[in-house]
Amino acid sequence: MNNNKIYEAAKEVYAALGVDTDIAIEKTAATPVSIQCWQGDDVGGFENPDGILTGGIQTTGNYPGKARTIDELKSDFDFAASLIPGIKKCSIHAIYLDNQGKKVDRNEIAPEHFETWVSWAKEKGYGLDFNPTYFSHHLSAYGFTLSHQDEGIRKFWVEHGIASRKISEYFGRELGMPSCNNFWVPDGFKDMPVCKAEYRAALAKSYDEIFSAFKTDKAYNLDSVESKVFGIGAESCTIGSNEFYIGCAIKNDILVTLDTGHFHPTEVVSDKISSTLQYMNGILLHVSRPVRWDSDHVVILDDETRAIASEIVRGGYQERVHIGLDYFDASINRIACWAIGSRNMQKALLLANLEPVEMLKKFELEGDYTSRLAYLEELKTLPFYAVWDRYCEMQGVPTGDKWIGDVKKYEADVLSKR
Ligand code: RNT
Ligand code: ZN
Repeated sequence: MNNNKIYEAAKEVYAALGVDTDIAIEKTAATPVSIQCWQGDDVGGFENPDGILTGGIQTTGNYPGKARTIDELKSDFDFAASLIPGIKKCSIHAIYLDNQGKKVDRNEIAPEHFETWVSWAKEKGYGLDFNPTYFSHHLSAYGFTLSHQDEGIRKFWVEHGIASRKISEYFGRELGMPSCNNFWVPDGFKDMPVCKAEYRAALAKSYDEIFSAFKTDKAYNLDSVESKVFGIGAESCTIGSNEFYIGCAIKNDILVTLDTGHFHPTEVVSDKISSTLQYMNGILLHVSRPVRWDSDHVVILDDETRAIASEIVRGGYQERVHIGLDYFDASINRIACWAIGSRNMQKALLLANLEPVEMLKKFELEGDYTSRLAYLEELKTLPFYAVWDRYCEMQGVPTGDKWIGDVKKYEADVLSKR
């Protein structure tokens, strides 16, 4: 059967449940997904040539061919983007600044250091997101930044936070779509602290200073704060806990970032979407895959990724939930990591858009939980691949497994020569 016939047959199967596959494709294509630049170089950045990763996060693996310069990272990202359907944003960390070989400390960063990223994004049609970097720096070396008890060090990091908001706003203004500016700090204790209150008060004071420094235009910049339950070297206490940041986000009228690896193992982010959105205007997601801990494995099409997408679609939250990916694997081809994780996020969204939501909601409201479960299970084996291939075709990206050969070729032609 040719592709068209396969799609038409699948379209009929979904239509019998009241689902229009063309509309599902359209809706998926309209939902931006932010792809993390740091997958391309193991969160190294370009601040100084021998930057090392510190601060409660870790990349493992030594697969050859990682991007060594901004230009290599950009062309790797472009190649990955050519394999991924949908609207793409690129999420950039402060350590990816283009300092033209001059030392620019974290508290000195400004829009001018990101101009080349903006012109690239404009040319390629990507949106941008930003992240101040509170790790991999000598002033974060002892595990504290915005909660530091040394006033000078704390102020330094406050200045970095204020600077980051200006850069994010600049991104949004230039690209005509809001940039999410995500604050994650590694601050925490390896062993049992006694001064939790002092550290949390300092962190709160820092955010008060950062978010009151100037009023941002929300059409261009959406500040967000990311909690975590624990990190490497911060096993006993994370200063920026979930409760801390929920309060912080509400007080400052900003977003909260929910990272799928940052909660206790049986807690799920999918359940937090409709809870947080009762009281907040929006949230930012860091979709990741924690394997036993916050391991940041490549996103797969697992139950939780699907549940997240379904919650967004069922709730009609496409405008209020900003989807970002956050994982970094250095043990396999890094471009394949981008493609696999991003294609899976897209698949999850398309699957969610193909759910007969009205029918399922009707069953539930009528108390017919039998039909609800029966249909949820039947939906799993509908001819999804035909709709996925059509979506990829319409977006001009490879269908099925074709992209794998393309990545192997890029590896032979480009990566293996690095
Ligand atoms: C760390 C957080 C944070 C980082 C990125 C690089 O645990 O998830 O979001 O992964 O900022
Ligand atoms: Zn994260």
